[in-house]
Amino acid sequence: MRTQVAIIGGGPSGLLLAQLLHKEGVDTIVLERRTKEHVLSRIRAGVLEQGLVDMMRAAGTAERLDREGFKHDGTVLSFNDEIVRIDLAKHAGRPVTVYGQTEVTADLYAARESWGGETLFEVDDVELKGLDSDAPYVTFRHDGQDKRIDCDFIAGCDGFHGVSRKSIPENVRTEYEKVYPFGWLGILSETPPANHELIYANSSRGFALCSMRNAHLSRYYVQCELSDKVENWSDEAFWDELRRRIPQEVAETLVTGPSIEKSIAPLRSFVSEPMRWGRLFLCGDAAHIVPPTGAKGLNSAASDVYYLHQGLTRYYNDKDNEGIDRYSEKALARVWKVERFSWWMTSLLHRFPDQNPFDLKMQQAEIAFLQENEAAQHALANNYVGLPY
Ligand code: RFL
Ligand code: PHB
Repeated sequence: MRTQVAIIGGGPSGLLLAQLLHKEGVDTIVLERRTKEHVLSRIRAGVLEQGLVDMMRAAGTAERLDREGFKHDGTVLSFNDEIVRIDLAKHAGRPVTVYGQTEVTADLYAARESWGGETLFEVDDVELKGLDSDAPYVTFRHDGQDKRIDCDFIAGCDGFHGVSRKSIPENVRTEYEKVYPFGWLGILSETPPANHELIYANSSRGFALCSMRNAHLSRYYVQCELSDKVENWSDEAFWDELRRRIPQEVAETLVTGPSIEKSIAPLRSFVSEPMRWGRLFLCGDAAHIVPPTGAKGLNSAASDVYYLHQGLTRYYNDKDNEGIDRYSEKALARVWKVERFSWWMTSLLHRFPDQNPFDLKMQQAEIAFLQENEAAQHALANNYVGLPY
């Protein structure tokens, strides 16, 4: 097989890149380790920056997003019963859009299928070869056969546990990592959201988040211990804990019901540099992870896709190498700012096991400062809605 760009990973970054390249007449093959059903069953991000919404429009895949996505002009932080609303419209001049990652991915698969784009599911033993030559290729097993794709470039969009990052020699790669001493226990329930905007709550019992997918589907998280297990949490126990962490007036009107999904995610900050080696470009979680507190994982995958699709388009359409040559530098410049924001939000809103009374006072002072200082609200709002590309 031969294609111009072989894309490893059929998650949101791989599919969005494939769709944008298709619009520019660039040929791709997507290789995905799991089934489509499995990819679409993963409940993940829920908050989209305008940059990602704009790219979905450019890709011609925003029809349902424009119809069903909810624009949020504000977001709420709480510290026990004290509430700070960050006015996104006033401070940043644009909203965020609530629309699930699962839906983004489903829309991208539907578009790819509509024009017959090639996606191979359940591929195994993927290996990236000849990356430092002009003739890279990918080998893998599919349908019980050994296969090979020759290509011009490889886009490593295969997430944190994929093969792409590890295909860059260790002596070329520098990895930066911070692992947080807690996780998030999340549930999805067919109940109306606790509030019309998201609530990020720092309480004496730990962090909680009230989020949503639509008017009848809510997503909630509570900070938990890393060693905790989903089996330890009945729905009742979850709702009780959530109520104790969110402002009382919200807890009193919280509508509860059976969970339809329950999972625990660890929290990590991670960046691997560079994001390009030879003919391989890393995109999204393959190159960097943020803790979910700032809602930035999917959105920073999208900004990588923006820079990479621009670079590849210029390479193919204008015979100009500048975009691909500067890809790693441009993507990383934005990634590090997003890492900083996600780390700061995480530090501000969680209870840390080794936190002493002074550390707690610092969190309280930061919240108090945010409450009274417009410049601080402005900075938060502009990071939350998304830094420019
Ligand atoms: P993905 O989604 O992990 O997709 C990678 C795909 O590659 C496949 N794969 C391979 N395919 C072929 N060969 C191999 N060897 C392969 N190895 C892996 C995988 O099966 C998979 O299909 O990475 P991508 O596309 O870079 O997208 C990144 C996002 O998924 C991620 O950053 C976000 O979900 C993070 N995230 C959030 N981001 C936001 O922007 N806003 C949010 O509100 C938000 N909330 C969240 C989140 C992530 C969470 N979890 C569970 C980690 C909430 C949670 C709880
Ligand atoms: C979600 O709805 O899953 C969600 C929203 C905001 C975050 C993280 C996750 O910061």
